[in-house]
Amino acid sequence: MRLSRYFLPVLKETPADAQIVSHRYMLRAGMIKQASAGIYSWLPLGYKVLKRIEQIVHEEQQKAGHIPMLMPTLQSADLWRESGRYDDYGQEMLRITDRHDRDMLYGPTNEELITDIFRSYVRSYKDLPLTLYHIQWKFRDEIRPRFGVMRGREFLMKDGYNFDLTKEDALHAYNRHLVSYLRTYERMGLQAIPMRADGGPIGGDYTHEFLVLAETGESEVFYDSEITDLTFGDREVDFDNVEQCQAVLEEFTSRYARTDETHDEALFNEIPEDRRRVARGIEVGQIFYFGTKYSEAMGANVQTAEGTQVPVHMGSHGIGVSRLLGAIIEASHDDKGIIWPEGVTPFHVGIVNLRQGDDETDAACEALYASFKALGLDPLYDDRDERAGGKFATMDLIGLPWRITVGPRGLKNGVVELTSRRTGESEEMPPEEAVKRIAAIYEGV
Ligand code: 5CA
Repeated sequence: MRLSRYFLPVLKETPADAQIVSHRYMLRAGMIKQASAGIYSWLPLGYKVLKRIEQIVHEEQQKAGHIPMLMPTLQSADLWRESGRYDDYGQEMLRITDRHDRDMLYGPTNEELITDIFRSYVRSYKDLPLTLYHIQWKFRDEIRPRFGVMRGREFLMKDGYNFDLTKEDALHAYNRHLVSYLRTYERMGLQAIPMRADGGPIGGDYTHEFLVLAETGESEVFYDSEITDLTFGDREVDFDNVEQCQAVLEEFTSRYARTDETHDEALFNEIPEDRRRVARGIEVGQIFYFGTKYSEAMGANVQTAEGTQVPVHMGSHGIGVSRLLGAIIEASHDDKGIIWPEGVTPFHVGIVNLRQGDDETDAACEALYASFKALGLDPLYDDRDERAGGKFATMDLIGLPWRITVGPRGLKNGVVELTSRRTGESEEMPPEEAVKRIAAIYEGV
């Protein structure tokens, strides 16, 4: 993309109403624009990151054997009356009446709709196990939407639902999700710690939230500091292997880590004092096992091998896709702007032309641009007729992890400058070498 042709409405001033750094930078970098309280338009740069995050979520879900689909945002109230949640959900639910006076709602989650789909088609244990998921907009009429996309009213969620014959099978699905979530967040450059939590309106007493530690997080968390040494890395996991998934779950959940809802002071005090941590975190996902709560209420039964009818065991699993942009920025920024991890960056590399209009500099930039394109990478070329300072400030603000600076002085010696956004370190090298370096960096991402 050429910046001169892009739509990147960068703001110079810090927006007064944005209280946390991720919200400020998302507004300043022209990623989002508030449409009304807790509802945002995704401008091109924000949309690009959102899509990158979605892509990682899709890939990791499908690696775990989960099947993508798409359910609508608007749902009929009738299904929610069947489960009993129509009244329970309270004012967070946005209720809508259509022209025929039918009660509708904008889905805050999809347990009812998916259970209805399941009971319409699945009859036999032979069709199990089954896990379906989608990435779809949700609406929760939060009393206090704040912090930009972090606590929105309209927000994008990956929500998945498993259907299993027995509790043991459903717990394997739970473990499988925990494992796949660990890898999902790490690919986004995040450490998200699974913590024992509370089921809330979804239900079930077996649930973990995934929390990214950040001072601006809305949740108070209590944990054993040893847990932050764990990384999933690039280990291979066979998601059908029950023992393997169980072992990973135990490794990542055996140490004390809880949100304030489930915190137990006596248990916490059993951890050696120097390892006890009280901090704040951003909830970027949650997994639930709730057994037959919805299947019993809605008559979602399957026939067993013995010919009896039993309600199917279920769980659900959510990732806050739009919230993740905020969480990643909270975890990765400096006073100049965002620092995108390579896994989610909107553009792989920025090219800054220091002397726009100078034939040799323009040609060198064009050649770099073409080389990256040919490699299937996505460069952002700042080809505007602007001062170098302004170009650098924009690149730093929007946070591309790598920048190549091209100017007549360097080109005389046959070099350009490659700069890491994270460390600020620059190195001079021939343009072809810079292309090679960038290509190698993104090979494993
Ligand atoms: N049905 C279950 C799992 S699919 C469910 O709805 N779980 S949830 O309520 O925990 O939501 C899943 C994730 O969505 C949360 O972990 C959080 O990251 C994100 N989320 C929830 N509410 C909001 C909100 N108001 N704004 C942005 N993200 C949110």
